Amino acid sequence: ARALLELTTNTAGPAGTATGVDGDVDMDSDSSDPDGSEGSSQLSAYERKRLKNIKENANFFASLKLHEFFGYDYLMCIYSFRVRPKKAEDETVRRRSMRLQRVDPSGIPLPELPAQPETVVDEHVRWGRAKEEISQYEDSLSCMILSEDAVTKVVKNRICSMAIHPSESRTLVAAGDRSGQIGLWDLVNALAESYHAKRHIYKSSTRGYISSLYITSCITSYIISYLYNLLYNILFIQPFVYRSEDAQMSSFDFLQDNASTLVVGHWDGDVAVVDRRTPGTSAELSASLNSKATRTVHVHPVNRQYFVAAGSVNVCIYDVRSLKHAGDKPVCRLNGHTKSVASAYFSPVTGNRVVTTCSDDKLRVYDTSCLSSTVLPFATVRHNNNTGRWLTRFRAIWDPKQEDCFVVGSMARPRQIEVYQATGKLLHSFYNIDYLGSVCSINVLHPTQNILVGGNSSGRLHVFKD
Ligand SMILES: *[C@@H]1O[C@H](CO)[C@@H](O)[C@H](O)[C@H]1NC(C)=O
Ligand SMILES: *[C@@H]1O[C@H](CO)[C@@H](O)[C@H](O)[C@H]1NC(C)=O
Ligand SMILES: CC(=O)N[C@H]1CO[C@H](CO)[C@@H](O)[C@@H]1O
Repeated sequence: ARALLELTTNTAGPAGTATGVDGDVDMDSDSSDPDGSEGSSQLSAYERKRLKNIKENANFFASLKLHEFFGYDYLMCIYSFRVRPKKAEDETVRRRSMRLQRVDPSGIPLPELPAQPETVVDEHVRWGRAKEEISQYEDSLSCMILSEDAVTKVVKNRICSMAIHPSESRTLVAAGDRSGQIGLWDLVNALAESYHAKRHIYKSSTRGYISSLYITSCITSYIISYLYNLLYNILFIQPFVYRSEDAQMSSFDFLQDNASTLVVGHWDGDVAVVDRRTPGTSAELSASLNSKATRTVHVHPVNRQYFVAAGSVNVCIYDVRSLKHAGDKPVCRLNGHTKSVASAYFSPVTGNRVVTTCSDDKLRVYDTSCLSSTVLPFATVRHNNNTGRWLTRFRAIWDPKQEDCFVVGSMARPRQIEVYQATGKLLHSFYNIDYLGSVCSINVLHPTQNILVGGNSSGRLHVFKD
């Protein structure tokens, strides 16, 4: 535990060295050399440095005994840098001007949203559990409480991604933030013993962010793997799976249970199919989805050739077998979004539903039990998504234990995390006036136990459990 905590101080040892070097290289390529042309002249010196770092890092990580935390499991994440300084600049300017507009008294006020019913449920689609089953589930939700010692800060910055270990004997949560940190929290031990001694943080870098995080249990050795996208980046540890020199990655998912191949979403709208077993770090296939962005990708739990991609304003289901290099035709379009979509996920057991979170202040649920070329939502929930500039956007996620219910953060006061049925009915709100005082944008649920973790935008985790 000590060794892990020391990592945050970023001083002694190979980790410190590595991060330092990375910072230098990163800064060079980021500020003055966006396309890497300048860097190529220094490649050999750079390469030498890089290889040295790889070795030192591998030794260092081995010495950390991370398997004590992961067992035979595997933590995988996307570690993404901003690599397009020009665009980033434009974005900043645009964002600033938007903000100015908002405070400018002469600016045109935002139009009032048309009055809408809280929930629109299509009566023709009947789907969901038997009443008793739902009420049993509701009971289990009511038993989940947040205690004072189940709140802790695990990372410095705003949480962008989270994962929970499927183990039932220990509760281990991983959270990735915007500054590139991953925090690991061993709750059972922490709650039983010293809280802080069992809080594990290690610092991967001060730059870049962790946009996607998984703990999988199907790989027989422990490895920490970074998917990253910067040409002159430093490897933190080997082996890594995939790197893309020109695109930032937003999310990934496994195409098989055994995690041999992955589908990776890129911020520029592409997706890549990556086979972990093939040597090298390039993708097996990369395809353009004709979208300005791919924010989330999620693989169908049963028919694993399908994945749903949340684009900039479009959500489509694709067949990975027919992905080509350009102009891919989706199997199915989930229509109705009018603004940027933050996420789209298949329901966990059957994949017969997809829930999306959209900036037009709506959560939509689609029937994907039979895939036709276009589908309209069968349930729409009005849901304030106005997280604004400083908070991570909401992403509604299904409860892996309850096929027809999903969980989403909320702007409502007192601060809460909401549970909805697929029909759009609000089933439960998790709140605690004493210990939950902030918006939890990112949430994760344990696959078998009654545990919900909400992460806020300053790196704090809140764990509701029974
Ligand atoms: C993983 O599963 C796929 C299909 O289910 C199979 O083709 C592949 O060989 C498996 N890989 C490993 C490493 O077991
Ligand atoms: C996150 O939660 C902590 C404690 O509950 C609070 O102090 C902090 O202000 C919250 N951060 C944000 C960004 O809301
Ligand atoms: C992330 C975010 O705040 N998105 C949008 C939420 O909805 C309002 C309109 O109600 C938009 O203006 C925000 O951009």
